[in-house]
Amino acid sequence: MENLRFVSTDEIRTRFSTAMSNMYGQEVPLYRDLLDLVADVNAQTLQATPQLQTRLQASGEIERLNPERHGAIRLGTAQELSGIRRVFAVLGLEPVGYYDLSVAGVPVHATAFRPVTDASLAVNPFRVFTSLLRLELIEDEALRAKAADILAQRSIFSDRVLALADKFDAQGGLDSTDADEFVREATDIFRWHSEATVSIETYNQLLSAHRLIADVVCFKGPHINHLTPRTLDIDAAQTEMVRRRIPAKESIEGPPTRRHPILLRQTSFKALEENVTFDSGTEKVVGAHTARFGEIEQRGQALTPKGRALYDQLLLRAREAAEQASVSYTERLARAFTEFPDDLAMIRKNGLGYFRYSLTDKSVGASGDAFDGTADIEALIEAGLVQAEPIVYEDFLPVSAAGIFQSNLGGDDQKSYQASAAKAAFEQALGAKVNDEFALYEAAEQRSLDEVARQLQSVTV
Ligand code: OOG
Ligand code: NI
Repeated sequence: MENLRFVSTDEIRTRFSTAMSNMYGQEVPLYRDLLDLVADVNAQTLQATPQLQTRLQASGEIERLNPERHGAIRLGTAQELSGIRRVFAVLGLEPVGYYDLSVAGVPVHATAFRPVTDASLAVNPFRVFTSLLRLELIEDEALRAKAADILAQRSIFSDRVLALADKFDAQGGLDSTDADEFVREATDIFRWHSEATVSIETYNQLLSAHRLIADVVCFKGPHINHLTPRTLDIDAAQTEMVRRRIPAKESIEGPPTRRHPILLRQTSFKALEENVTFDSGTEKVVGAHTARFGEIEQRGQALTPKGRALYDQLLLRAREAAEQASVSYTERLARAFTEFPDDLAMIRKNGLGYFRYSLTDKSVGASGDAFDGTADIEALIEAGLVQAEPIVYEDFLPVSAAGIFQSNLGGDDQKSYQASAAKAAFEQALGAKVNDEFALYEAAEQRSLDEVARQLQSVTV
């Protein structure tokens, strides 16, 4: 039974995401400008499109929109990853999906920690894209050993945060005072440290192996490297960034502009160059590091494996063609995606996206005869008795993530690695299996169908 002394994990997550957003706003003031921009764009979009407002109100999404954020962290060791899993469990976050970024020249693999139930997602869908450095991809053996050695010396968790995570496990929850202390301690893990733990020579060596390796290895902890508010119109947000002279990334990642958004579209402002102090034992040297930025996302419909395969295929076509083409990437992308239906009924009938089904107002007054028990869902939709709303995509996209990484690491050297997914090794480091994102969406869709069937039965009897 639920213990009333405890605050819910949803509540702890909301306190945490608020604390993180406040901390990052102080650390990176431009992030606050981004929040203002997104709030303005969202208000204008809702005003200009009353149907969207009505739809978001009906689905309850309007309430989660303002506090909605995702963040990203990069970890160095298996111990750090399994520790983070325990800390995030207190916030009601579970690992979902496996992302191999080595294919895109970034030596990490990753998962997304996020809530998994409909109810928790509705309260606050805060997520953290969490990468683990793959030291085995560093070719230089001596440098690899050195990086491992430096990482082995740091401890990113305070005794207190671990003790509170133990207490959460033992009691099955935390009371409000413990929750507040936990949030303070957990937020601290992701704070920025402007003092590197290494000399500038070591930093430069790691930087030349890959800029990301320096970012992970040379600091006291895994600083949050961006936080991302959700917009209702990313094209407007992109234009507005340029107008407000925020140094925007050149193009939006993900699918093109559509009437019915799918998956995820993202843009960002370029990472700041920040002063860092390096310690060479005898003296302190000031240098610079680029890693932290701000991002904006627009979320659309979650796709089935079939829809996702079509997305991947069309994206690849646009990207390959873009290399030698005279037309812009945006134009190529738009052309490629004319093959992806932009009509909800077509998406549904072709099994490309996930939907949440419910009875319409019309069904309330309808007599039992309207449901003869044999009617299938399409017939019920046709008759206006059942409606199908797209389920929101709650995850990330590996190609987009790679684009975000690349545009924010500074420098433009492209590395390539022997591409190799290593999901089993990742799960071993994590100490758990990652949830399958498709299974989660499918279950959400099925629950809605079961509920419709149950309600229909109560009408017919
Ligand atoms: C993570 C990049 C991935 C996204 O939104 O796709 C990401 C990173 O830069 O560490 O956050
Ligand atoms: Ni991101």
